[in-house]
Amino acid sequence: MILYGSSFSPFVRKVLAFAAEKDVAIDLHRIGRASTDPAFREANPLGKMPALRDGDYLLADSSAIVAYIEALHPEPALIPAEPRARGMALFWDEFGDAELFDAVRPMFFNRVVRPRFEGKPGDLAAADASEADVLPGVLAYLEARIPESLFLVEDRITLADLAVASPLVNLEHAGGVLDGYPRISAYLAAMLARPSFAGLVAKERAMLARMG
Ligand SMILES: N[C@@H](CCC(=O)N[C@@H](CS)C(=O)NCC(=O)O)C(=O)O
Repeated sequence: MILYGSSFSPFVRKVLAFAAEKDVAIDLHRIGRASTDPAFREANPLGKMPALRDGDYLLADSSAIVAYIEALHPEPALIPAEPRARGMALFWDEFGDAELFDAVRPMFFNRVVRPRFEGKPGDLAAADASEADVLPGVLAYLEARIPESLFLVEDRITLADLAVASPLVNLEHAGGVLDGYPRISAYLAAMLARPSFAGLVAKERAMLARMG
C-alpha cells in the first residue's frame, strides 16, 4: 500500500499511526503541499493529502482510508463495532479533523509551513488570533471529555485517539502550549509514548530543529 503525503499533515499522520497500530505496512511516498507528482495526482486529482494506492485501487481522504484499512485488516479493531462506541469514534475523528485542526491550522500554517517549508512569511497575526480566540474553546471542550483512562472511547486505543492526538502534535510544532489543560497534557504524553506516534513525531521534531 502506498500513501502519498507528509507526516506533518495531521491527516497523513493519523493514517500512518492507524496502520502502525495494526502492524499494516505502508510505503509513504513523501510529497509536499500542492504537489504535481503525477502518481499522487492520479490518486487524488483534488490535490489533497493523504491519498492511497493499493494495486489498482485509489482512495483519497484520511477517514475513508482508515475505514478501508479497517475493513482489510479488522484486528485489532480500531473502529468499534458497538453502535454507540462506533458513533463516538467517528465523532472524535471528525472533531480532530475539523474543530481541532481548524483552530490549529492558522498557527501551524503561518508559523511553520509558510516560513520553514515554503520560505515565505506567514500571517503571524492570524496565527495569534486563532490561538487566542478559537483554540481555547476547543481545548476546553476536549479537556472536559477525556476520561480517566486517557482513551476517548471504550477505554482502549481507537481511531478517536489517533484522530485527536494527531492535530495536537501540529499544535506542539506550532509552539502551542497546553498549560491549563492537565488532562490533555497527560493524554498527549500517553499517545506520544505509543510506538505508532513516537517514531514519526521524533523525526518531525528533528527535522524542524534542523530547519531552525
Ligand atoms: N478531509 C481530508 C483533508 C485533507 C487535507 O486538507 N489535507 C491538506 C494537508 S493538511 C492538504 O493536502 N492541503 C493541500 C491543499 O489544500 O491544497 C482528509 O481527511 O484527508
